[in-house]
Amino acid sequence: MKKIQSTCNYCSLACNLDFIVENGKIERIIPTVDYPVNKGFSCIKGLRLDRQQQVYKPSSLPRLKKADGTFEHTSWNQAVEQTAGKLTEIVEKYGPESVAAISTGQLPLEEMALLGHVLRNYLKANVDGNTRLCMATSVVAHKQSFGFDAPPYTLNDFELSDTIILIGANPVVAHPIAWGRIRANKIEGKKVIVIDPRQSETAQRADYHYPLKAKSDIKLFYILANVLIGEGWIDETYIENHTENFEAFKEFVADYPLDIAEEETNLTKEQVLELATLIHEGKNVSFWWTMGINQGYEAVRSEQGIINLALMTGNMGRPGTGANSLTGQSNAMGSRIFSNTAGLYGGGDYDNPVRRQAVANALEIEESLLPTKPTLPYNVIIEKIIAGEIKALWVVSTNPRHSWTNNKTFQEAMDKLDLFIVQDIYDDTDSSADCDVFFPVVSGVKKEGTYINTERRLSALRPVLEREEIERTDFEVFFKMGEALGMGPLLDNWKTPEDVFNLMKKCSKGMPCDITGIEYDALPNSRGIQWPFREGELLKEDERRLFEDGNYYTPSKKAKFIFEEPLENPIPLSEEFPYVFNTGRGTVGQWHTQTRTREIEEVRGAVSEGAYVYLNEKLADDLGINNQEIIEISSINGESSLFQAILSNTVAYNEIYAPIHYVETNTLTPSLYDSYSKEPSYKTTPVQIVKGVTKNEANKN
Ligand SMILES: Nc1nc2c(c(=O)[nH]1)N[C@H]1C(S)=C(S)[C@@H](COP(=O)(O)OP(=O)(O)OC[C@H]3O[C@@H](n4cnc5c(=O)[nH]c(N)nc54)[C@H](O)[C@@H]3O)O[C@H]1N2
Ligand SMILES: Nc1nc2c(c(=O)[nH]1)N[C@H]1C(S)=C(S)[C@@H](COP(=O)(O)OP(=O)(O)OC[C@H]3O[C@@H](n4cnc5c(=O)[nH]c(N)nc54)[C@H](O)[C@@H]3O)O[C@H]1N2
Ligand code: SF4
Ligand SMILES: [Mo]
Repeated sequence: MKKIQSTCNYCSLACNLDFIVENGKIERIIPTVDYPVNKGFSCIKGLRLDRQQQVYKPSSLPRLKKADGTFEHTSWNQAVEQTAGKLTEIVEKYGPESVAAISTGQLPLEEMALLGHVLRNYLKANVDGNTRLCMATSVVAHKQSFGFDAPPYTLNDFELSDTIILIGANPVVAHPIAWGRIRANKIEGKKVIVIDPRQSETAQRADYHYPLKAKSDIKLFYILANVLIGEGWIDETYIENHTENFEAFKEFVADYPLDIAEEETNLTKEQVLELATLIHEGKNVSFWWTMGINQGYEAVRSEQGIINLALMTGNMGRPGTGANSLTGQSNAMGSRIFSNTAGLYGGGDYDNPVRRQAVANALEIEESLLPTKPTLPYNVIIEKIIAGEIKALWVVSTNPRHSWTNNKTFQEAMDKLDLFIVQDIYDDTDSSADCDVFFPVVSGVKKEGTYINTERRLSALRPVLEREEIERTDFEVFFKMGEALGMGPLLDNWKTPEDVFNLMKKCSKGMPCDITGIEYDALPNSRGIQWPFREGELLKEDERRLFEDGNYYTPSKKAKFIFEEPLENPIPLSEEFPYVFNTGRGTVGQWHTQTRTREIEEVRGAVSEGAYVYLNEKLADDLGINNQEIIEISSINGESSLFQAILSNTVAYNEIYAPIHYVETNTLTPSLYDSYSKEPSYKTTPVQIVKGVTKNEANKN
């Protein structure tokens, strides 16, 4: 019997788990007791990581679609050679920008880095990630306000904060171990505050819930700032020493008096004043946000609204404080910094000559091999496929036919492609079922690499089970494709995950995310280690936050107040579409498009098989809709879908909540994006309810 400590590769907490393995089988999974993130706890997804590729195991050989539409399995060599040949042909005919890939924050950083080397450095193709659907707004907000994409906190701040403000975040469902950390907070009089239009599972357990009008957050933050300034509840010393642009901000928010609160946010003056008072009275106030803020048409500025509140009240850099964005996927943080998609490895812009040279030196390549500009964003990639400009797409570890906004547009793109490659652990997903080339790979329990979690902690993914000879990891597929594309010596330093880790270490030197002090071999069986950790440094504490000295990564070392006149909602409610269609996570056991979690018996038995929405009881009564009735919802995007109506007063009268785990949900979401980051505005679509769906129609769908 062996015990192997590894990392859960679902959510961004990246809990550590001890796998007990006997005779090539995982006998038991026990949350690692001595790991600072999860301290002996985990959720059901981690505990059932053995349930992957068990019931739904694709052939371990690649699958190619033939001209007549049927499929055949071929050897790895044949599939890789043929696919590389086709890619080369397309590049020669239409140029490198006719090829694109969409990757993920769910692969270890070594795999992402290698994909970035093959496709971005060598092929000059565009590569974006599903992190665009998730974190792009936070990346931009951090860069502009702090000077680097640097979430400042450690998870321990959940336990050290006396006033925890969760904004558009539902950790009871989405980050259960983070919620566990909040519950472990024993500070007397601690307050948990939720800002969410919906009475989420977290709001139900909080001390205060502010059910604001969807997407009015930015106005709420400006009004709060105005009140805090008016009352003198600000930290002038901190503002003076560590921030810039406050005077302009002060002048700007003067136009946001308390009087407009009710009209603009649906919260009463008293509620907003109460919230301002809670912020003022808290000694260590922490602000946490996730997708309720990130996924909006003006998300970057909304996030900066939160950052401004933390800065002006001096709630930064001290234990239990911070303007803290939680990430989503296990390696979202790694993909942000080490994927060579939107910035150079280790951070820095493609047009920064000093960084370009440093990265080229670290990789021992010509500087000219590095891309000269950030990737085209996800939405533009899809638009260019539909326009016929991008001919080949390689989708790795993501399922966009389901998860992409206005997801029928992805179907349209799939139908247009000359070459559609999907690399997944399942061959029957909405995206992989009909692709031209399917590369089957093993799941995380059979490979190695490094994850960077939401608090910047690096931890080791270890092979728990042995691989069969024909089974491949993502790393091997990328490497073989690189060889077949003709990279030759350009792959010499990239042969193993450890090689790539060492290259990334070198790229990070001198950057805020410096990891030069971390040895690849030191990560397994460790407590993980947060960046930065520089060569020669001694680890004094293994739960560290940034900005303790008040110095930021901007040229002036000061954080910036950034603000802007709020936009008019580009797609407001109307008589035709009078309800807000809100979307998000449904249950702890369901993960995104459910390809993996469908294999967990306990989850399958407990969740709805078909798509459903939560509908307010009074609304249902007014429309004559019964509990569990099938209704049709039509959207401003021109599409409609059927859902089972579950009556619940957790949603307001004009709000409908749809879990994202069903493909029907994103049929209705719009092609609308945050202007700075191009992250989709997933959470507030105007819709209408069409009644009178017959059982037959319901079954047809
Ligand atoms: N079980 C499970 N856990 C997961 C995942 C999963 O699929 N399943 N996915 C992981 C990933 S990748 C991510 S990104 C995270 C997401 O984690 P969260 O962001 O916490 O999850 P969501 O349910 O998407 O959205 C959170 C809340 O935003 C609210 N919201 C909607 N509109 C607004 C608004 O205008 N203002 C405010 N203030 N709130 C609003 C919604 O009502 C919802 O309750 O979860 C991670 N964890
Ligand atoms: N309406 C709405 N839509 C949303 C959201 C929302 O809140 N509302 N949230 C968005 C967010 S935050 C996110 S992160 C996305 C998530 O959307 P996706 O990334 O599309 O969702 P997943 O189901 O996690 O897809 C991961 C795929 O990778 C496969 N896979 C698992 N492990 C491996 C591996 O080791 N290698 C390979 N090659 N494949 C593997 C899985 O089988 C699965 O097909 O959805 C977004 N979509
Ligand atoms: S909380 Fe997240 S990382 Fe931890 S076990 Fe659950 S899914 Fe895995
Ligand atoms: Mo996400």
